[in-house]
Amino acid sequence: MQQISKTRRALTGGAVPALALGLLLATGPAALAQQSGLSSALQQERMAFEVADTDGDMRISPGEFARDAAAGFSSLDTDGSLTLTPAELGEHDPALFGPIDGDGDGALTFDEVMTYKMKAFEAADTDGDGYLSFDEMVGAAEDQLGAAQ
Ligand SMILES: [Ca+2]
Ligand SMILES: [Ca+2]
Ligand SMILES: [Ca+2]
Repeated sequence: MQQISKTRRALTGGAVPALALGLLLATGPAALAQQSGLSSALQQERMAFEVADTDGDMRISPGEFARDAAAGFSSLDTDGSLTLTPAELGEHDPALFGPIDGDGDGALTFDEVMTYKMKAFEAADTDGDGYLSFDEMVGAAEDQLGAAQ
């Protein structure tokens, strides 16, 4: 167990907030992770950004981000249990959601995901203005792609 938690801690370094950003953004995070070319990944990001930016001001507010994260959660939570099981997360690398799994029980609750997502939001907001610009989101996604390779 000790060994596992050490590994988890290692995974929470640097790149992981970006990984979590992609994990549950509304438009096909699994597809994003599977893109081999950055340009198609950028198109995915653009779509995800536009879906999340519900007021169209070209920046993602914490509220928009939370709503998008909740929608992403719901779309993955196929049995409506408010918990994502490894089976429901099947297309994702387990290493991606290990750090999100606060209590380490192998399933992700809504609270665990939202807590983690809002940390990811802060990590991605590199200029600290409280909003995510498209560039900030792409920057986080590029970290994600780099970490996945
Ligand atoms: Ca907005
Ligand atoms: Ca859990
Ligand atoms: Ca910002």
